[in-house]
Amino acid sequence: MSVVSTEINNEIAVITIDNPPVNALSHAVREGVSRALQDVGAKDGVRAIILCCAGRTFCAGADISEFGKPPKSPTLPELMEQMDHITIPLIAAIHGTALGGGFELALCCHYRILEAAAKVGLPEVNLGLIPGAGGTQRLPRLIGVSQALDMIISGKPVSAEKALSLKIADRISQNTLEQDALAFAEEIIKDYRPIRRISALDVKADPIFFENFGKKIASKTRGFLAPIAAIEAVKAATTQSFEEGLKVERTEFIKLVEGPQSKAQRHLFFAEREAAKVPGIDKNTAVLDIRQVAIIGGGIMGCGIAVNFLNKLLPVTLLEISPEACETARQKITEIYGSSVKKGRITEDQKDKMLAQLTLTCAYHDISDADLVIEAVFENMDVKKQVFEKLDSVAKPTAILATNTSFLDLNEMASAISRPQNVIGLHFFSPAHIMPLLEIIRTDHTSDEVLATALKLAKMIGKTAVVSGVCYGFIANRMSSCYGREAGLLLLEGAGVEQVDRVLYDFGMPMGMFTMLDMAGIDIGVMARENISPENYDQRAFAIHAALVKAGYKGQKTGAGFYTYDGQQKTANPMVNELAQKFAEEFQIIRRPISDQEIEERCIFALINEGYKIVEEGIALRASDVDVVFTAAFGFPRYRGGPLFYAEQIGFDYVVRKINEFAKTHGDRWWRPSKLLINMAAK
Ligand code: 3H9
Repeated sequence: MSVVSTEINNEIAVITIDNPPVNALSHAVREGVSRALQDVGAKDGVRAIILCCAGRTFCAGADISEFGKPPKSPTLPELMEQMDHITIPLIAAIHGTALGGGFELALCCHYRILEAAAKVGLPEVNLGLIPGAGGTQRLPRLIGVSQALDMIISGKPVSAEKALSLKIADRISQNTLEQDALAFAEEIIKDYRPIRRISALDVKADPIFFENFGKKIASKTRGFLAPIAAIEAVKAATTQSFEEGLKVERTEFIKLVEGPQSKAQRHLFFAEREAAKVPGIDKNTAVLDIRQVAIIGGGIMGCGIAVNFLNKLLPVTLLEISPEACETARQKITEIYGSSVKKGRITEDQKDKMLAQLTLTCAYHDISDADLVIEAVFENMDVKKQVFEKLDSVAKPTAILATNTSFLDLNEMASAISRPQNVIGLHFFSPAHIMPLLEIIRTDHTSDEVLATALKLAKMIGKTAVVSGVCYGFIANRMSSCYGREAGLLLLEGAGVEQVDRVLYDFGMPMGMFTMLDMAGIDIGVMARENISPENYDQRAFAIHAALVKAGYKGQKTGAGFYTYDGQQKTANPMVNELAQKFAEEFQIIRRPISDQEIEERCIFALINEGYKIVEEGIALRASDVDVVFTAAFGFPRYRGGPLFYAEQIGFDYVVRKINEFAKTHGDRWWRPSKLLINMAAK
C-alpha cells in the first residue's frame, strides 16, 4: 500500500500521508508527496491542495533512522524546493504534532490550519541538529528572528493557540479538521486568495541581537554545538538571500549530522524508547487500573512523588505520622504548586484543581482503597519492612506496593510480606516532580502485570522509564557510588576540590561532584552509608565526608561543606585539604600532583566499567538503558550519549587498557575490568 494517496473533489486535491506510527518523512513518503504534487499540478481544474496526515499525528519530521545513511532523492530540501514553486494554493491541515521536517513541510505550504490540540515545533536541537529543510530560513521570515530562535533553540513545540498568535497558523479548526480544512480551501478559492510563499518574505535584524542571544543562552546550552549553528543559520536569513541562507543551513546541518554530538543524541532518542520495551511484556500483558494513589512519608521525596500524580489529577492520599507532619507536607506541596504558578507553568485554577486531589492522613486504614502505594520513608531496611508489613495488612489484595528505596535489597523487602508479586521499586530522583527518570526495580517475584502497569504509569506521568534488577544501588546509584568513590579517593591522593569539580564540569557534567554534594547535603550520603555494609563501598573515599559532617559542615545549608559560602562567593574549604592529608597518612596513601586527564578518566571510566558490569550481570537489560539512566538521572552530557556510548566513541580498547593500568596502581578491588567491556574491546 502506498504511503501517500490523493483524492480530488470539486477543485480541491487532498494529499494524505499515511506512514505509521508518526508519519516520519521517509524516502517513500518524500517520493510519494513529490509525485502526488506533480500529478495534481498536471491536472486541470485543481484550485487548492490540502496536505494532511492519517493516524495519530501530522509528520514527526525526517526519518531519524535514515540519518547516517546515503541520502536518497528526493531529499527533504529537494522536496521543499519543489513545493516552493507550486502555483496552486497549498494548505497544511495539522493534527497531533508537526515537528522538525514535518513543520518545515507545513512552512512550505501557503496556509496552515491547526486542530485546537495540535502543536508545531522544531525539536532538532534535541538530536544535536538544526532544522535542515528550510526551517532556519522560513520561520524567522514568518515570525521574526527572536521568536524563531526561541523555538529553534528550546526545541519546544508551541500550542495551536500560540501558533495562531504568532501567525504560524492561519486558522484553528474548532470541529473536524478535515471538514474545516475543506471549508478553508473553498474560501481561498472563492476569494481568489494569493499564494503566500514564506521564502519571498523579508527579515531583518540588528547583528548585535545575535551576539546578545548567544550570550543569553550560553550557560544553558554549554557544550552543545547545535544552538551555535542555529544562530549562524538564522543570522544568514537576515544578511543573505533566501537561497544563500539555505546553503548556510545545509552546511551547518551536514556538519552536525555527521558529527559525534548528533550521533550521541540520536542514540539517546532511540535508547529512551527502547528502554520502555521489556522482553515478555507487550500490549497483551494485563495492566491494572490505577485510580487512587497513596504515598507513605511526606518528606521532600514523598511530596515530590505525590505531585507527579496530582498533576494528572489522580487522587493522592499522603500518610504521615502526625497531624503536624501532615501539615508540613501539605505546605511543601502547596509551595511546589505556588512556584509553578509563579513561573507561568500552570494557572491558579489548575493549581487549585490539582491540590483538591490531595488528602492527608495519619491512619493506615485511609489508604486501603489505593491501587498503588509508594513508600518514601527513611532509608532503613527495618523501617521499610515495618511499613510493608502494615501495608500487607491494610492494602487491597490487588494493590501495587512500591518502594522508593535507592539502595536496599528489594527481594528481602518483598519476601517479608504475603504478596511479594505485588512489590516493585519505583525509584524517583530528587526533585521527584522534575527529574525525568523513573528507575523501575523488578524483584525476583514481581508479576508481569505489576511491571507492565509501572511502565504504563511512567509514560502517563511523563517519566523516562528504565527497568533494573535488584542489586546494591540498582543501576543509577550503583554507578554514581563508583563515580563518587573515585572523586573522594582523588582528594586523598592529592587533587583539590576545585580541580576535581572543574574537570568534571568541563567534561560536561552539570556541576562538579563536591559542588553537588554541598548542594544536596553531605549528611544525606553519610547517613545512608551508616546502613550500608562496608563491603559495598570504600570507606577511605568517604572519610572526609563523614569528618566534615561530624564537624557540622553539611554543605550549603550550614554555610560550609567542601566549600565555604559567602553570599554568591564559594571558596574551597581549607579543612578539606587538612582532612585529606590526615586520612592519606592514616590509609597510607602517597599524595602526588594529579593531572586533569587522570581525574576525568578515573571518574568517568569507573562509571563505564560499573555500567558494563551491570549489563553483564543482567541488572540492566541492555547497554543503552545504562546510558539513559545516567543522562536522565545525573546529567551526564547528552552530547556524549551516556557513559557506555561514550566508551565506544573513545575506543573500548583504550578504556580497558586504562582500567588495567588503574588496577595495577590502585588495586583491583574496584578496578577489575568488566568481562563484557573486555569482549567489546576484543571485537
Ligand atoms: C528533522 O526533521 C530534520 C529536518 O529538519 C531536516 C532533514 C533534512 N523518525 O516517541 P514515540 C518512532 S529531525 C523515525 O514513542 P509518542 C519512535 O522511535 C526530526 N522514527 O511516540 C517510536 O518507534 P518504536 C525532528 C521516529 O506518541 C515510534 O516512532 N523530529 C520518529 O510518545 C513512536 O514514537 C523529532 O525530533 C522520527 N522522526 O511521541 C520528533 N519519531 O515504536 C521526534 C518517532 O519502534 N519524535 N519515531 O519505539 C517525537 O518527538 C515523538 O515520537 C512524537 C510522538 C511526539 C512525535
